[in-house]
Amino acid sequence: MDRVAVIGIGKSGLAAARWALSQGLEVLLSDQMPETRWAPDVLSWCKKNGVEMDPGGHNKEKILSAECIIPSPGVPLTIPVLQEARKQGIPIWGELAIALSLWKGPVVGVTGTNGKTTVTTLIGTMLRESGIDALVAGNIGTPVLDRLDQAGPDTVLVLEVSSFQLDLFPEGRKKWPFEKPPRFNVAVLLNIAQDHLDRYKTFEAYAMSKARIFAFQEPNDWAVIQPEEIPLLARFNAQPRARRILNRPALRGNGLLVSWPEGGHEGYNLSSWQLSGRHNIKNLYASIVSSRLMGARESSVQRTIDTFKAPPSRLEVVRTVNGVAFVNDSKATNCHATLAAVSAIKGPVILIAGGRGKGQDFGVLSRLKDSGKVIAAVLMGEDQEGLKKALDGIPLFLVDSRGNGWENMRKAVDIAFQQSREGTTILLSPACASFDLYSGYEERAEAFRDAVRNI
Ligand code: UMA
Repeated sequence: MDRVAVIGIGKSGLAAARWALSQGLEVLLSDQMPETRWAPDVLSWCKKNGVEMDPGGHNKEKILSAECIIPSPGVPLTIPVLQEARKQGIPIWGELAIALSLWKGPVVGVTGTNGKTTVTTLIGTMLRESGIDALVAGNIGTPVLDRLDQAGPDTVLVLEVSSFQLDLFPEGRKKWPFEKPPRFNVAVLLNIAQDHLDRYKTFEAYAMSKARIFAFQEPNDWAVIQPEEIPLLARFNAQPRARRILNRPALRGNGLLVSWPEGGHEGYNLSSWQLSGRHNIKNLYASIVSSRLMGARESSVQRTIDTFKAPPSRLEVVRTVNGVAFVNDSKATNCHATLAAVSAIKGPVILIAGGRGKGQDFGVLSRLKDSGKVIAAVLMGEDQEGLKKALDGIPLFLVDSRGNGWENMRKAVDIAFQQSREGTTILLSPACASFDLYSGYEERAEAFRDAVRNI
């Protein structure tokens, strides 16, 4: 292979371009953004290293002359140049798939609609507490191709894996030019709920993409799955070939019992566990079994349980004012994450929701009305219609979707505070992506924290 085309100049694309260059390959770097929007350090890096640039769209002729195309995960496979590449049989591989082929040590992959970051972080912490060298990377924000040099042969790679990344894994082994195909020694599928329906035509297509994680396993690997997902996997003929461990936590008071398929049991004390909600018990169970399979010690797992704090923007308590708690769950970008957040909170909730709906059916949120727990909702952002219908019957307050995201958030928080009483939780759990008003869920969270500080 002499020439590759990398699409996208975000984290993933730049890591792929750096790696290809280090392999002595000719690199074309293409992005839909015009050159004026490329970062100056990227422009100067390209010029210094002889990387050919293709700004302002994707030049078919240039891209299709490459022997392999490496699109960033955020680039849909449906863009014309990739459709044409598929027709012509030009290999399309993701940065993560390539990195896994080159990784020497064991690999744990965590996918699912919700909980991936929490579980990936928990597993990494449990392993490190046990003195095991572990690298946490992937969709969580660190491209693996950037880290190959820093890992020893025993370094455990703990990966957050998105469906977008799985779409860019090889379809067959025939043309795979690397030593070995990508492989997950432990693959965790946390859950599958509606999400990203602006990219996938159907829920089934999205679910199948998630289930692909099991296609990159051998029979002596491990698959960690929820019993609830088994019928769905069976429908797609996508059941794991690897040995299975069911994510089925058994709680006895403050104790969590872990059962091993060959018959053993072990117990953990949850009295110091700080993450709320039943969903987080499942997240914990998946983390315990995965880290134990990779050699974590029981005592280190217990220490992690006692001290672990949720990553930011997941049920994060920002402040309490006059007995009203403000909770930031900005990471909830789909309906199921919002349902889990509401059920994790004790007492009445005023929900702040809305944003870019990604084509999902908001109907499941009508359960919030039935529970009686949500006493009011403030809707903001682009897709308010579907939310209004789903939440009909709950007092609704609307914030004009035009304007600045930070001002809109202040308005939403003020309205919610006016409607609250002592004991209420004001919960930002949008059930939507943030890109209509913010650069990402982190900026939305910061806007919420800022508005809460201003109360
Ligand atoms: N672009 C094009 N053509 C297109 C579409 C996009 O050129 O048709 C360009 C954009 O102009 C931009 C670049 O592609 O310059 C962005 O690529 P990207 O969106 O893949 O962003 P990266 O910075 O490379 O980040 C990606 C993942 N992004 C997505 O999957 C959307 C990051 O996951 C991941 O952390 C990172 O690689 C490192 O592995 C983020 C994410 O939102 C957190 N993931 C989704 C999620 O969690 O729901 C799946």
